[in-house]
Amino acid sequence: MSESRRKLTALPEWQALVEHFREVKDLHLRNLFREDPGRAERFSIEDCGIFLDFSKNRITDRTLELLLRLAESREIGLREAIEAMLTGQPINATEGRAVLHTALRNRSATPLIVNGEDVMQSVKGGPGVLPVLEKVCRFAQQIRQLERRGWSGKPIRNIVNIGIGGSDLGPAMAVEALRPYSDRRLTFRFVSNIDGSHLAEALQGLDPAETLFIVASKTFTTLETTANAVAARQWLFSSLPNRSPQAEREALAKHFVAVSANPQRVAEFGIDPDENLFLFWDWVGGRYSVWSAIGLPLAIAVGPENFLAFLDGAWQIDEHFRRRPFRQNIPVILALLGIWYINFFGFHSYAVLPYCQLLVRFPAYLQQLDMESNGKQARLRPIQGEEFVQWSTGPVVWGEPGTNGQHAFFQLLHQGTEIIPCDFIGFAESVYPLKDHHAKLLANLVAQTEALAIGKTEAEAERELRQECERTGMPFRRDLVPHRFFPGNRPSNTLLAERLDPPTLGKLIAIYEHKVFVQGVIWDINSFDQFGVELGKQLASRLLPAIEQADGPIPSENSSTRQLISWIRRHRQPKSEGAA
Ligand code: G6Q
Repeated sequence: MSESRRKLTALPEWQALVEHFREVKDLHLRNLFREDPGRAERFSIEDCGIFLDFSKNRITDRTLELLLRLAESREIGLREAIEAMLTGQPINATEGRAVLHTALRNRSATPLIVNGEDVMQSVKGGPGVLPVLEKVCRFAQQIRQLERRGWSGKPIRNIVNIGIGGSDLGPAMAVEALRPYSDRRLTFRFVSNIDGSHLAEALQGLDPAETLFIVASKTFTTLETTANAVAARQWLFSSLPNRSPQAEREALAKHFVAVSANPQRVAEFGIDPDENLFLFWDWVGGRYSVWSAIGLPLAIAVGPENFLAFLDGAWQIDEHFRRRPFRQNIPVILALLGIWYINFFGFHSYAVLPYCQLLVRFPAYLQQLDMESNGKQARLRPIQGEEFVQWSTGPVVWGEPGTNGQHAFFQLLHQGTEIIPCDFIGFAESVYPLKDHHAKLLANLVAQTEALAIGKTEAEAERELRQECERTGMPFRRDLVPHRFFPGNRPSNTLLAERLDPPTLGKLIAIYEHKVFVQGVIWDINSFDQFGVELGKQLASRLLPAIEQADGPIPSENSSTRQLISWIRRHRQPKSEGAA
C-alpha cells in the first residue's frame, strides 16, 4: 500500500464508473431480466453453503466489470489491505493496532505470528487465542453440566451478561439466533443500558443464588457497564444471609466473572483475574469481538461444540474472502454493490431483512458493525490538504425480520420516494417445521424481492383494477391507478442458506464484517476506530454534576442545554426529596 492516495473520485476507475452510470442509471430491472435469460445465473455466487443472488441489482455486465476494476485498483490496494488485516499488520492506524478478530476463528492450526509472537498461543507473555478459547469452553461445559455452584450450593442456572455496544450486541444477537441449540435449563439475560430499568427488569424473578454475572467490558471502564456491575454486585450481596466481608468475597468469586482486556481494573472490582477473568486483547475491536471470550454467553448457551462450529463457519468465510477472485467473492461483491448505490445513485439508506424471527437482533448487530465502522469522513491516507473524504461513506443501516416488516415499513420500500437497497436473508429449512409456515415465509421473501425489482406498470395496475371492478360491481376510477402503480427497479440482494445453524450464523456475520472492511478500504477511512462516540461521553460526564445538583451553575455555553437541564431539575426535585 502506498503512503498516500489520490482522491477516490480522481481515480480513472472511478471516472469510468461515473461515465458508465450516466448510461445505465435509468435502465429498469424489468427490462434487464426480460432481455437476458442468463442474468440470474450469471449474477449469483454459491460457496461455503451460502447462495448469493445479486441479479436484482441495477447493474449490467459492464457495471460489474468496472466495479471490479475499482476493487483491483493498485492505488486502492484492496488485495494488500486484506492480506495486511489477516496477517496482523497494524492497519488500525489511528490507534496503532492490528485488527485480528479473524485470529479468534483461525481453525487452521497454523500459527499467526504478530510482533514475533504466535498469538494463537500467547500474547505479551499471557495466554493467547487458543488457551482462552479452551478456558471459555471448559467453563461453558461446567455451567451446562450444572457443576458451577453458587454460594448456597445451588447450581448456576441464570446467566446475566452486563456489557454494552460490542460487549452486548454480538452475544445477545447470537444467543437469540441460536436459541434452538441452547440448553433450555439455563436462562440468559443481557443488560446494557445505564437506564436502571434495564437491570431491574433483567433481574426480575431471578434467584441470586443461581445467578452468574458476566461483566463484559474490554476496557472495564465503561460507565454503563461498571455502574450496572456495581448494582448487580449489591443485589447479590444483599441476598446473602450473612454479610461478612468474607461471605461477600466468596459470593463474588462464585457469581461474577469478567471478560476484559484490562486485568487490573477487573481485580479492582473484586474479580480474581487468574480464576475468573476471560482475557481478550486490544486488537479485537468491540464490534468484532463476538468470536472472543465476549462470546462466553453463547458458548454457555449452545455448548462448546456449537460455539466452535460458529467460529468454524466464520473461518470458512475468511478463507473464501482471502482466496476467491473478487468476481466470486461474496463480501467483495456486496461491498461493491453498496458503493454503486451510495456513491453513484445516492441511495444512503440500506435495509437488512432476515426472513427468520430468530435473527431479530441481526439488523441491530449489523447497524453497529456498519455504522460504527464506516460512519466516518477523515481519510486514512490523504494527500496533504485533502484530509476529509469528498464522497459519501457508510449508509444508514436498519431492518426488521420479515414478514413483520412487510406489515410496517415495506410500503415505503415499494412506493416511497426514497429507494432503499435491501438484503433479504432466508433459509431453506426451518428449525421448527410448523405445518406450511416455512413455505409461506419463503414465498413472501421471494415475492418481495420480485415485487421490488419488477414492480407493476400503470397499464397492469389499470387492467387489474378494471377486472376487480367487473368482479365486484365497483365503479372504475382512473384516479386510483397511480395509487396502485409500483415503480419497481428497487434493488436487493438475496442471501440463502440451508438452515440457521451455528456455522451459518458465523458465516453470515463474517460476510458482513468483510463487506464493511472492503468498503472502508475503498472509501479510504479507518473502519476500526470509533472516535465519533467520544464527544457525547465527555459532555455527559461534564453535565452529570449539574443534573445531580438541585441548583448551581450549568457548565454549558449552549442555551438549549441550559434550558433542558433547568427543566429536568425543576421536574426531578420533588421526587429526589421524596426519596430522601
Ligand atoms: C465497538 C465499540 C463499542 C464498545 C463499547 C463497550 O466496537 O468500541 O461499542 O464495544 O463501548 O466498550 P467496553 O467493552 O470497553 O465496555
